[in-house]
Amino acid sequence: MKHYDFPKNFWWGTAASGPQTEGRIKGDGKGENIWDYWYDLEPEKFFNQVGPEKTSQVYTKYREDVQLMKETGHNTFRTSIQWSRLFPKGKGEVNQQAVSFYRSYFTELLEQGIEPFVNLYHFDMPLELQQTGGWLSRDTVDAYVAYAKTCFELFGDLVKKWFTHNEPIVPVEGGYLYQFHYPNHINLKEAIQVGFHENLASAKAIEAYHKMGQKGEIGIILNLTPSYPRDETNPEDVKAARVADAFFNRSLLDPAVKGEFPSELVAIVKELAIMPEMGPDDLTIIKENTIDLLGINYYQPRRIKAKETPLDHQNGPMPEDYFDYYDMPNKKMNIYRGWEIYEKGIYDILTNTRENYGNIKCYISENGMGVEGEERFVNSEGVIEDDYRITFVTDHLKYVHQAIQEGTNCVGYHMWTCMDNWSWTNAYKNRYGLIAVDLNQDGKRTIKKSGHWFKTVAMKNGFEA
Ligand code: BGP
Repeated sequence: MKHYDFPKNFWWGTAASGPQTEGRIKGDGKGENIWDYWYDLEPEKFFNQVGPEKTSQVYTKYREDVQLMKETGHNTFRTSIQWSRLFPKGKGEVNQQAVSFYRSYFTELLEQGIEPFVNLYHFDMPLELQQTGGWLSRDTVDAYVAYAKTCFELFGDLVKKWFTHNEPIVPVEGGYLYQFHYPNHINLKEAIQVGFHENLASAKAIEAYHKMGQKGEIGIILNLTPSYPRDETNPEDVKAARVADAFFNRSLLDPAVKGEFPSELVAIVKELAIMPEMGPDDLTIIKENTIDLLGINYYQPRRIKAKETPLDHQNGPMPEDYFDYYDMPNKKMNIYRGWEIYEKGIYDILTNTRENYGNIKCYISENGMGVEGEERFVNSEGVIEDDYRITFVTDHLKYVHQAIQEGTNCVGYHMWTCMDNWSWTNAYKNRYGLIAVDLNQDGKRTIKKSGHWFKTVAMKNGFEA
C-alpha cells in the first residue's frame, strides 16, 4: 500500500456546464441557442431523441444538488453561464431571471463551502448570433466581450475563478470540420477563422477582467489530447504527430499561455492561403493578455502515423492531409464511448506544461468515464456500484500525484461530472456522474459508489492504493 497525499488546499470537485444541466422551464426568459435550434430541426440526431430542454433540471433543483455536492466531498465546482440565458438574443437586454438564478446558485455553493468556478462558453452559441455568422463573425467577438464584462460585473463579487472557454477546439472541430455540432460545415478556412476569433475573444475577455481589478483569476479550459506517434524512432511519424498537436492543441494552448501561434500551423495556413481575417491590433492583444490559470481536460490520447492514405480533396484541405490516425493494437478501451484509456497521458500533459509552458498554474478540469447502461450495476440498496469509475480515477490520480511530486504546479482535480447529464448528441447514452439521475422518476438523484468514494478521497486529501 502506498499513500498518495495531495498538496494542501487541493481542489476536489467536478465540472458541468449550463447547457448540459440547467434545462428550461416556461417563462424563464432563456433565449434559443444552437442546441435548442438543432434539436428542433433534427431531433433524430440526438440519442433517443432526448433534447437540451430535458437536462438534469438544475435550474429548479440546484439547492438539492449543492447539498449532494457537499455530501460527495466537493470543495470546488465548475459550471458555465449560458450566454443565451443571460442575453436571450446574445446581446442587448439582460434577462433578470437569469441574474437571480445564477446569483442564487453561486451564493448557495459558497454558503456550503464550495467555491464556484465559472466558465463563459461551453459550446452554446446564442441562435441569433449564429444566424449572423457565429464565431465566423467579428461581431460575435464584440458581443462575447460585452457578455463577459457583464458577467464579471454581475457575479464578480461571488466568483473568483473564471474561464473564457471550455475546449474551444471542439466548436471548431464539431461545427466546421467533422459535423458533430451545428452548423455542420466542413471548411478548413472557416475552421481557422473560428479558432482565431475564439482566441481573440478569450484574450479580450482576459484584458477586460484584469482591467476591472476584481482580484480573481481567469483562465481557459483546454482538452489537451496528447498526440503520440506510432513509432517514436520514425521521423515521419514524429513529424505527423507534431502537426496534429499543432492543429488541435497548440493552436489554443500557445496563444493562451505564450500569446503566440505555433509556427508549424502558421506555415500551413499561409501555404494554403487561408489566413484568418484580423484587425491591426489583434496579435498584440493576444500577445499581451495571457491566462492566469490553465484548466486541462483529459479523456484519451490521439495516436498518429505519417500520411499513408491517399489525399481526399472532396472537402478541400483538411488537417488529415498531414497525418493519419493510427489504430494501435491491444489498446485499453472504454467500449461505451469508444475512447482509449491511457492513464499516463495525464502525466505527459502535466509534464509538458511544466517543461514547455513555464510551469503555469493548472488543474485537471475534466477527467472521467462515460458508461452505458449503469442500471445493471445497482445493488440491493439502490446504489450503482461503479467500481470501474473508481479504478479509472484512481489510476489517473496516481499519475497526477507523480507529476506534482516532480514539481508540476497542478492544484486540483475535477471529474466530469457531478451528476449524470445531457451530453450533446449523445444525450444520456453514457453516464459520467458521481450521482445517478433517474429520468423516469423526475430526475431523482442517488449517489453512486464512486460518489461515496470520492468524498473519502477529498476528506483525506488523498488515498492509499
Ligand atoms: C468534454 C466536454 C463535456 C462533456 C465531456 C464528455 O469534451 O467538455 O461537455 O460532454 O466531454 O464527453 P461526451 O459527452 O461527448 O461523452
